[in-house]
Amino acid sequence: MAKKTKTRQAKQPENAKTKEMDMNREFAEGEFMATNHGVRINNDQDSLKAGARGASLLEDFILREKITHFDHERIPERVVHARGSGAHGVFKVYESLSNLTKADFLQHPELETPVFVRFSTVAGSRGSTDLARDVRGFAVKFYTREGNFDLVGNNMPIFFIQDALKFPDLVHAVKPEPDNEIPQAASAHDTFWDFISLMPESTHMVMWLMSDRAIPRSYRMMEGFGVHTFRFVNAQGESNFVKFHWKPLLGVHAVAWDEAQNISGKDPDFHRRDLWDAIERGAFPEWELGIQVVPEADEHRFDFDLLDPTKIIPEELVPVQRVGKLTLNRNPDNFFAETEQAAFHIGHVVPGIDFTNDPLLQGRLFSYTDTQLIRLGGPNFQEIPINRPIAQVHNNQRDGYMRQTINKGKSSYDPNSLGGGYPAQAPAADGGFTSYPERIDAHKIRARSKSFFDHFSQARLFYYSQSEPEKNHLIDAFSFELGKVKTVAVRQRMIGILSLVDRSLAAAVAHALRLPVPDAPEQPVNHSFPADADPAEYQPIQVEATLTRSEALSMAGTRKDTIATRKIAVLAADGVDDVALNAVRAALESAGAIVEIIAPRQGFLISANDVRIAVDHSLLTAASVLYDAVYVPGGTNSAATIEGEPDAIHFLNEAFKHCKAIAVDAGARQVLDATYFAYKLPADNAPQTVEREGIILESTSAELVKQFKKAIASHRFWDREKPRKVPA
Ligand code: HDD
Repeated sequence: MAKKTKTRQAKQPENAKTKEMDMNREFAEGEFMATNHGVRINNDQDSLKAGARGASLLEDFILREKITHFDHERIPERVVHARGSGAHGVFKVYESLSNLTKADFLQHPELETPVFVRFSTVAGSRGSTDLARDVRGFAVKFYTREGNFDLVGNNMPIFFIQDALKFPDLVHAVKPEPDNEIPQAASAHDTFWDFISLMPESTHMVMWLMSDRAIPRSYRMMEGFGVHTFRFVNAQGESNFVKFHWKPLLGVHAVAWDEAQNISGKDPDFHRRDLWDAIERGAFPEWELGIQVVPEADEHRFDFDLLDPTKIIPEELVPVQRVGKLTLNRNPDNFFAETEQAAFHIGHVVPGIDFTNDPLLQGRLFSYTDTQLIRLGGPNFQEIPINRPIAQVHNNQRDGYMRQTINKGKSSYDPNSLGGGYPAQAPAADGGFTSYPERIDAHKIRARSKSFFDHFSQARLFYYSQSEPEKNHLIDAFSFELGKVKTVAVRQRMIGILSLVDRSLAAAVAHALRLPVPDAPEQPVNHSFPADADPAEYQPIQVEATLTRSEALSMAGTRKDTIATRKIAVLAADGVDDVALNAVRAALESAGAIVEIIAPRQGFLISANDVRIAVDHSLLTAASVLYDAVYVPGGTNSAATIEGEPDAIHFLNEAFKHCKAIAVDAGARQVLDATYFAYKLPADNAPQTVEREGIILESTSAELVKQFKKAIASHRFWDREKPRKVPA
């Protein structure tokens, strides 16, 4: 008999959806191995043969079944957003939104709605690095009592194109080039910038893409946006326009570009691991749901069109109201079954939420089911556990590949009398979905509204709203990406576009590329127009901005008073001062940080007081780019060893280069003297402050902790980039 004691995995938070999925969970501990048909397997080591040396026999159903299943294990990856990570959680509204929407999950503050969230990059393949410069997907599936509502958004509030018809062109341009399939997960290549430089409507979005938002520190530290303007409809049938936001409670933070590239090599699963680890530790990621509401009567109040997905509604014009909280509290049991098979669809709405005529949104409504049909292999993908609603499903759809539901009864049509007329249509009062009866009176025409033709004023608003370091990063990112473009004419054309946003931005990028800023950009600026059109009719218009700065567009102001979940590396060796180390570690951990000891060798350290201290990583397996800050404790022997370790000095130099907080006990001062940035430090151990660029040198642990915590919470000391002298 196999061992029968079933030790279940650690208890994970449950909700209505995760319990509902129990019927599909398989747990092998204590069980015998069997074929897919339930026959117990006696030998899983050797195939059936005529004699020990063969030949193999076709009769071997165990071999055939195992190999066949293996041969069919792969499904197509998502055509975009292939690389991603998911988690379960719950959503709760703070107060009823019944004045705005009749959506059940937004009515009851006590109601916990299960969710599954998938974060992703866009351009790379399933196995590509998490740290690509890219937009991040932020897709949320709410399993509401009225059916699934999917908010399929991104970490940027706008999009590249205004019409879904251009989506395949955009994606072909950004994906690896078709002849040699290079580069992987990168927009820094000719075809992308060729397309972008011919499509000025993408200018606002590429400003966001070249900003640090495209290289987040963590999925947990990103904003999310529904992008399009949607509709809320209340029980009285009144409609308001609404934009959805997700605001992370940990603030919005990024890594440095050089760091991102390093992480891609040291730990390409960095974001995936970070999300997984945080949830395993119980540091549940949280976001507030924000809404911007615009009454129907105000539809034309703005100097941009609410239906144009390349525009934000600045928060200064319509404030974001925080109306609920999303908490991710459970990792999936199985990546493929849950995260990979999750099928999101912008068309999954519930009563109380409806669409607008945004032409990008309208095209998306077609694409998502269509793509699941090929990716998940047929029309029954909604029966896969992760996609199954918790609301009941009764309809007359039948059959198809892999049908799971066993529909009883004779009738599968409506109207019917043999089935008693069931399933019956639901009156609106019983939750039947009714589309908002928007009046449309128009000619059938392929065209773009003139109200969509201002491509630069919000790009400019974004640029002007950035802090100085953020502006520098934007310039560096454009210079890097266009520097990777081989066709000089494309670089030049893009500088022309940038000059229409801001001449100083264009000049800075042009300087790096040693190209001129043209007095007037190449004509026509916009190459996206119909064959019979007069190009002049399609050129961008310049709109006088009503707003020159929006605080909400900069990451600089986001939350800076916590070190929760920040990772701190301790560089130590035998002989370390364990009193100081333990005091600092305890203080940081009690503030929610994660402290890891990195030593020359794996295993353990022996402290100055002969105490064994477990080591988390050796200098070989750790890297500074995987941490937010570094601490070097004192202890004469430890400091001398660390000083003599080139990898440890490199660790500190790199942490300095990436503008991270560094704290060093007075007794380890010699380690700092061996770094490249020793020149930044005073000759003695005079107290340092956070303002002195985040290098903390204190003689007491208590003071060191105080300053260090402040410095870590500040995230980065971007001013250090200015000298740009540090080799690491
Ligand atoms: Fe899309 C996936 C977000 C425009 C067609 N999209 C996908 C995912 C996200 C977005 C987050 C991954 C969902 C997941 O984790 O499984 N997409 C957006 C946003 C857009 C957008 C915020 C603009 C506002 N998408 C867009 C357009 C089209 C598509 C215009 C086509 C006309 N998107 C798809 C798709 C994908 C997809 C091909 C690939 C995999 C999938 O749907 O399930 O249908």
